[in-house]
Amino acid sequence: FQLVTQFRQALETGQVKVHYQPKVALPSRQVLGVEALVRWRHPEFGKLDPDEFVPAVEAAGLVDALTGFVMDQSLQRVRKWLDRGLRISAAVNLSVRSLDDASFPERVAEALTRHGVPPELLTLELTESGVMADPQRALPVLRALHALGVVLAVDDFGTGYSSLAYLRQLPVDEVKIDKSFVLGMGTDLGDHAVVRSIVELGHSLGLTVVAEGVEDDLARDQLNAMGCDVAQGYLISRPLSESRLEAWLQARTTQA
Ligand code: G
Ligand code: G
Ligand code: MN
Ligand code: NA
Repeated sequence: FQLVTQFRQALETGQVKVHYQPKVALPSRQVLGVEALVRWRHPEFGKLDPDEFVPAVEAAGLVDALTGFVMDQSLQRVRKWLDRGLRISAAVNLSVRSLDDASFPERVAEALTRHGVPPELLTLELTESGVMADPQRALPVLRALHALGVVLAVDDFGTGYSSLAYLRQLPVDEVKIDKSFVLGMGTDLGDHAVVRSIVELGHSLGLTVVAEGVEDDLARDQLNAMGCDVAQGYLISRPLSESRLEAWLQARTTQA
């Protein structure tokens, strides 16, 4: 695949950039962290979204290079914020393939040390379908990551087959309710019920519950009423380039 042979070079030449979407506490709206979302500005094909190239990068066995790049960029940001007295975490999306790689936790530990970032300021997001496809296989790497003290999150929760009770057996700290339910919550009683039950069961298992796809005040108010911990979505901010994120944070942290 043509794209993939260009990918390593694209990383080096600055065509690949990390954008960041803020996550805020409910109800305080305090900025807790950002999710790193990769973008590729291809000289020929223009802006490529991850869905258009991450699967090919995974298939070509280049996902380590992608994850390493995104983790380095993100940890560099977190370190800069720490130097300014801000404790803001970064969440990096993992490919399920990284869970097959016994050396992955060591590389995460090395990156944290190299950037001087405490582990609790790094979140690693795994999709529900990825982890649940073969939980026994994922378990050793998940345990090693958890032992480092990084935060493990299950992304796109509610779309797979797994039950929250099953999650109890995995060393995860956070669930992210899939945006399809959050988007539908205001008009669809079924979606509303799904969101409410994920919040309740998540809390009963001691997990932090994050809602993604929060686009309007109604959704935020409903999530607040349910006791959901964290919100992410266009209502708070779209994913932003590094410089726009800095401007956004500046505006947030100077207004009291
Ligand atoms: O950013 P949205 O803009 O389009 O992201 C689409 C999908 O791409 C999401 O499911 C997200 O988890 C995935 N994604 C974004 N950045 C990365 C990345 O750095 N690595 C991996 N493996 N997936 C990513
Ligand atoms: O990693 P994950 O599958 O969760 O990727 C998040 C995706 O959701 C990204 O593509 C991001 O651009 C998108 N997204 C973030 N906030 C919103 C939102 O409020 N509404 C919608 N429709 N999409 C969102
Ligand atoms: Mn994600
Ligand atoms: Na998601």
